[in-house]
Amino acid sequence: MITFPRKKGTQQLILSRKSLLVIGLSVLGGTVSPVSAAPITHYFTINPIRICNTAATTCAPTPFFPNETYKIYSQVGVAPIFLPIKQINNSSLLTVNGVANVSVPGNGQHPNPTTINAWFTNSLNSAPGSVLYGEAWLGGNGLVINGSAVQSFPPSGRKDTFAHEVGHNLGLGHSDFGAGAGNNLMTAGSSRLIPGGVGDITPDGANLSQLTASQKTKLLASPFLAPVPDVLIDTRGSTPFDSNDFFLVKFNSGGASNVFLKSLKVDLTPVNAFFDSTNISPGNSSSPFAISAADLIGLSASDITLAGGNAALNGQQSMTLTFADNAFKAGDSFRFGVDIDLFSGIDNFGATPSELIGSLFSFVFSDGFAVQSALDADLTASSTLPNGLPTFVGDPSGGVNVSPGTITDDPDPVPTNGLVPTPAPLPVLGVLSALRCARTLRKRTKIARL
Ligand SMILES: [Ca+2]
Ligand SMILES: [Ca+2]
Ligand SMILES: [Zn+2]
Repeated sequence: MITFPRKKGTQQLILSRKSLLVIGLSVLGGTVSPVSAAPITHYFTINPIRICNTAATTCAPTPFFPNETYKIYSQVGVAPIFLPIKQINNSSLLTVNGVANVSVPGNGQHPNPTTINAWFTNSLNSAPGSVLYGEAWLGGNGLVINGSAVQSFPPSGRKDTFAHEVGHNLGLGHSDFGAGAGNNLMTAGSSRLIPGGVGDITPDGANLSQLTASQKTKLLASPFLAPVPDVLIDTRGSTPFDSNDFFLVKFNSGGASNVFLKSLKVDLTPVNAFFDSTNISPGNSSSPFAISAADLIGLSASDITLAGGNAALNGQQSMTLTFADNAFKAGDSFRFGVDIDLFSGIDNFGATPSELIGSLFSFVFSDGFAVQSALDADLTASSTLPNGLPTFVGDPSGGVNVSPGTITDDPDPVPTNGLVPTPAPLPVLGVLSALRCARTLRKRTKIARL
């Protein structure tokens, strides 16, 4: 990154504007858009399966609380990605004993073995006086959520249940790897403190849903995780006008070895600017999109396509670059430039790097991982620093097979010991084991058995 002198007051003003923008977007979207402070290194995909009655007229709620789940896992640099909700119509599954009742072939499982299947039932059977909020295979693929109970938990839902059950799939138990305190995500439901929302989750507010260093180490070894490809955006110089090297796009590392970048979109809407690529209004003093031949590393200019070309780009607030298959991979980089004007100062000096803070860069990778990042105060953006929740294009594939109830590289024959409560004996299939996550509402004597 190359910096240049700016008046401090101007920089602060721009930062304030960016903050306001984030708030505005959050309100528009109706949800809080978490911005992780630390980079994400891994992601996993989730296949939510909503159970409806056979006539498909009534369905279980699907309270997976994506923003809370995202923030909880961001503390370990892991991003959950929610695929579109699937639906199965089977009245007999609206109320079940546990995950073993739904985790059978033909119930909407994703074909990719490392995409976590998450069933949402209307209710789960449990002992009188207790509520079973969820159940999950330990180290295996599959969890079930008591949709109604999690949704209606006062005041606004049991925000950590989904993340907790995922933690079991990732290999974490109720009392291993340092769990057990009320502020730990994996502590049993009977003694865990439940966050009321994003503001209660570590490192903020009540500092809940924590994961210990040992838990982090354990879950990062889970076969359900995939590495996040790391592409950096940087800037240099004082203006993109008349340049072919203002923006650096550098594929640092990460991702599966065969992952390449498929597209990169630059969106100037947040900074109220446009691409001035031809001498046609708006903006009569322009410079076209151009790639620096001297800065191409690992790919050629013909691998990079500007959608619509310079004529179509003129006056637009976003541009999309697409890349030839297998062209842009780890170790590769290039630079490009194009005139960018602020609507507030057309054909003036041009947008300076500071004036571009808040611009959005959207990456789509060949494995389907898709993420948006904002140009930050340090004048960089990165696929590892999401602005909002990462998404997925297409269907995940290619994951390794994971034996139910075990972890590939760490056979984990989990004894059911005291964790399995009454009333229904948990079906145990070979080494399969599941953890039930309940909370006693009335009879505290039940707690000890959960
Ligand atoms: Ca123009
Ligand atoms: Ca211009
Ligand atoms: Zn549990």
